[in-house]
Amino acid sequence: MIIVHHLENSRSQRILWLLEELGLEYEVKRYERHPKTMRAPDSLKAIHPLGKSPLIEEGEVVLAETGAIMEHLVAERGRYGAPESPVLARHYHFYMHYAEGSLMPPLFGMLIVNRLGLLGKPAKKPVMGMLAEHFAFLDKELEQRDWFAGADLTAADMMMSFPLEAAQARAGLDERYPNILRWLKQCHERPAYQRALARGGEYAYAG
Ligand SMILES: N[C@@H](CCC(=O)N[C@@H](CS)C(=O)NCC(=O)O)C(=O)O
Repeated sequence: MIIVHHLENSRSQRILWLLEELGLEYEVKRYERHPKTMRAPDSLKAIHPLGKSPLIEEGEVVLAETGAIMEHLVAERGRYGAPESPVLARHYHFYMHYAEGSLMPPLFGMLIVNRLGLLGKPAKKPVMGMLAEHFAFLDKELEQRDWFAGADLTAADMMMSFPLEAAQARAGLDERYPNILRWLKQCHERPAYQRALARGGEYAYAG
């Protein structure tokens, strides 16, 4: 049985979504953020030294990093991984890395800027500018394909869900980017996505 160490309102919602799409049985251990610092509780460090979520346990194995967990699950179950077409497979791998490697850093920057209030004000415009470049790129990408790696949902879409949901909630992703909003709607309409929401509890970003 897979155990998911799931922090409320966090990236780990994506793992629940993948597990629901795969139809796997799993147990959710929920953790709440510290109300002031928003950090994860120290109890997560007992599972993995970094104490971040998501983490999964499968027997003796503990896995961290959303992308690594997803690659492990799709490789084992043979679904939602890279499409056969080399072109689409390249899109798949790009987004599996881009979500955490390129899109999350400016979004995290935005979070810090907002938390700093007046002190963060000078950084707001440049960070918003960086994000606008990402959104324009992504909107063009989704003009050409239903999902990030082609006509079908893959783990790359699940990877991209958290940053784009967070962007919609707090970083200026709006109707200027209709293809991204259409894609978000498609994600949210998936029955597995809805089941994952019910399993995960508090999640402030699902539209
Ligand atoms: N790149 C990592 C990031 C993990 C991460 O930072 N998780 C956040 C949840 S959104 C966390 O646990 N934050 C609480 C903390 O750092 O105390 C991944 O995708 O798994």
